[in-house]
Amino acid sequence: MNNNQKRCSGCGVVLQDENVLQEGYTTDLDNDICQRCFRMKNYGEYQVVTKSNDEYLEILKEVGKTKDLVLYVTDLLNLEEDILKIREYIKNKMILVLNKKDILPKSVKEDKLIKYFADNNVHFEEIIVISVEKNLNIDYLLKRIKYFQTTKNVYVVGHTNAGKSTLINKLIKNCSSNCSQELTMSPLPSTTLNTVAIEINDYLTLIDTPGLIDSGSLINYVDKNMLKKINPKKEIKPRIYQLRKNQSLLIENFLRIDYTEGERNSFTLFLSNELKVKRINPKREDLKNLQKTNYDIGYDSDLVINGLGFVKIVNKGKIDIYLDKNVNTFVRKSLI
Ligand SMILES: Nc1nc2c(ncn2[C@@H]2O[C@H](COP(=O)(O)OP(=O)(O)OP(=O)(O)O)[C@@H](O)[C@H]2O)c(=O)[nH]1
Ligand SMILES: [Mg+2]
Repeated sequence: MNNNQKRCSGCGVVLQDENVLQEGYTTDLDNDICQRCFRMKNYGEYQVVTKSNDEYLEILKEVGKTKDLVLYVTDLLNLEEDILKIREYIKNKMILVLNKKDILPKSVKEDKLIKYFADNNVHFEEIIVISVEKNLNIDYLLKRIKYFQTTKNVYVVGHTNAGKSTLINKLIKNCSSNCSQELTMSPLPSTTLNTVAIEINDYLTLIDTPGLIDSGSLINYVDKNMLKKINPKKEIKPRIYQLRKNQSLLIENFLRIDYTEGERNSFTLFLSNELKVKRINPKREDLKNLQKTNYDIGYDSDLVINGLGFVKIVNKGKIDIYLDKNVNTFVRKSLI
């Protein structure tokens, strides 16, 4: 049995040199990172790990026992249906950090996004729109962290892939002169495996945490090539389709939308530019073998497909969608 408790500085897992098939393996315990992180960092070679959400909830509970400031990081393209529920678990002071602004069209204003959440009754100390990728509002976020922090420790939580580790790495780079640690980042879920504390300076330690896994996300049900396409790397160019009743759209080979009832309507797709979208004759059978869900859409709504993006629909009407039965979808008041 290996009692060495040295942890990987990339993902937080306990390092071990005994079983190559198990988490935390490294050839030499003098290494700082595990083999999985080494491969991700150096070769972009990804290895999926399946974590259970019980562990995540345990971590949240522990965070909830502290009085520390918490950053709740979320991906603007993949906002969770139950985003405000986090406040039920954690009563700590909390900043809601809306990340990946660079993915949304430039015409979408920060104020509008902030107002969308501020209109709810759920309290955050502040809501801040950022893009780690474009260094947008990172300095401002740091100022607000300093303003709201209650102790030296600040936790960074949120769903997997929201960009928590990427954000911490950016803060290390922007404001730490003596820290050379780099957390592992990847487009796959469950990159970070345990909490990792990073001392940014004498006044601030950021604590990275593993993200909540969304079993309802499309990213779990497509192959690696499609995963790359789904993950937008550039600003999304919204694609607008004017549809009449009984017209259909096909998105790659995983989603079909049939407009079944209503006036002429506008469907604007906010998803990766690399994905193929086409109109099809509704009489065709494409993807009708997948699970069908019917939605009654009100004025100015978004149909959200977890892991893919969303479709803004202007007028009311009825739609049928066909999609893998495991993928979660919902309708919300339009974000944009
Ligand atoms: N476009 C864009 N991508 C980002 C941004 N921030 C992070 N990403 C990407 O999002 C993906 C996930 O980033 P991570 O930092 O590994 O996410 P995480 O929240 O730590 O994920 P887990 O460790 O699995 O919980 C990576 O492919 C990042 O490059 C951003 O501001 N814009
Ligand atoms: Mg991470």
